[in-house]
Amino acid sequence: MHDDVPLVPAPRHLVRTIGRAASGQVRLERDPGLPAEGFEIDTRGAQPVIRYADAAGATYGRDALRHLEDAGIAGGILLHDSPRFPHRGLMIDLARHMVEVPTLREVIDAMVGLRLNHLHLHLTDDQGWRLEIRSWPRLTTVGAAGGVGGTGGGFLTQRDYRDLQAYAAARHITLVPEIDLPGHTHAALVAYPELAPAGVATQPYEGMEVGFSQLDVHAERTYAFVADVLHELADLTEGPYLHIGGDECLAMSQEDYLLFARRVLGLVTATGKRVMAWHELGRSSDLPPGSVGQYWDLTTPRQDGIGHAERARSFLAQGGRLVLSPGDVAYLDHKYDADTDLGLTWSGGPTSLTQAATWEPTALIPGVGEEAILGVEATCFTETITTREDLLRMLLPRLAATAEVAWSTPAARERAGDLAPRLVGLRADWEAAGLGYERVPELG
Ligand code: TNX
Repeated sequence: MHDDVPLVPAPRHLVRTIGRAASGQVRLERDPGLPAEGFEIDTRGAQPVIRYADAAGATYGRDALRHLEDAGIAGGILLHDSPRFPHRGLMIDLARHMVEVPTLREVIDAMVGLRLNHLHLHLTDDQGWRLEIRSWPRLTTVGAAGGVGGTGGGFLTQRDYRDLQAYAAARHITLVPEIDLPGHTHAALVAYPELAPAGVATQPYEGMEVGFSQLDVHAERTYAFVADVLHELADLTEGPYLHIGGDECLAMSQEDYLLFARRVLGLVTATGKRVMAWHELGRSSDLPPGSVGQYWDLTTPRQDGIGHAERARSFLAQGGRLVLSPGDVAYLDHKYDADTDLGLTWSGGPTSLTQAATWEPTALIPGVGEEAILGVEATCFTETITTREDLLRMLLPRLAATAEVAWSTPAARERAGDLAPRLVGLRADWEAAGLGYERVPELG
């Protein structure tokens, strides 16, 4: 008998016995001794039992038992499961094209089925500013009008944000808001030209280039602006982190970048929140302890002058940890293959389901092992994505692959084998919920 069960993520420990599986009413028992978010399923007795650590574990255990029952597994099962990494995330870019609240709710529905627990919202970029900031209203009355190609305007009100946060929290998901600074800020500069180094009004940006915009780091009003934004953001945010971007500020000198970093890191600390940022912020030696760097370069760090691996390790040296989003396997805005009708390929080519499923977090950056890794996060930038349908088919089924890398141990993944045949239960759930997914070749 093949020892495995069709579950994604692959479970940590599994014992199968001959004989009849339990059936009928499930007995739920809280067991505070289990690891956070963990659960056990026991179908060897007369009645199925789920033991769970906390509310998340109870949800995950119920989903797993339902998938086992639907798959018609013969015999009894004893299954222990708990996550490898505490941070299992997805980033959605609302800035290049707005993603509306009902779609974000559907994304959250898909995430809970994959045991993902952080939704990172990329709320601002050159093409649009997508969160209402009451003290700087033109950010959304002016800065939210368009997106890439001039389409996809819109923004979240603070009320929308709070409602979405509550919807996510009820599904064990924490929101991580990102305001990208000091680059990726053209939309803010269109709204408030006095924040730009040249101080002159410019037109909205509808292209897809990166790296050209920046705040005036020598003007005090810039810090008043950032302080106001971070204050309102911290006030809205229940989770511990504010993500402040820090990436691809290519037109700024090192000296100016470090000056800005020092000031803004102090402003985040003053809100009582912790810092999350893209790994380039590791250029700074002023990171507060507990800061989280998000690594977005490739599974083999490039030697391109930015010093990706070194920037990432700088977070560890300063008492922080890393979330890994390698561009060639965790960027779900990439094409599946050369024929996909949308998506990017900047990381060196398309990203198939198999590629998304078969990388090992501890094998990426020399010097970055298990303890240094807080978690794994998929990203979905939206330069080429304009509709709910396109967003869902870029995410699914690949998001299941990222979720498994984040949750399952290497031994469990090895034992379970290929991901695609184990997606049966999730595919049925996606179909029942009307969440379209890409029919990639691996699905058969
Ligand atoms: C890289 S990830 C970016 C984004 C783009 C994305 C497209 C990162 C720090 N920057 O600005 O939207 O690639 O895949």
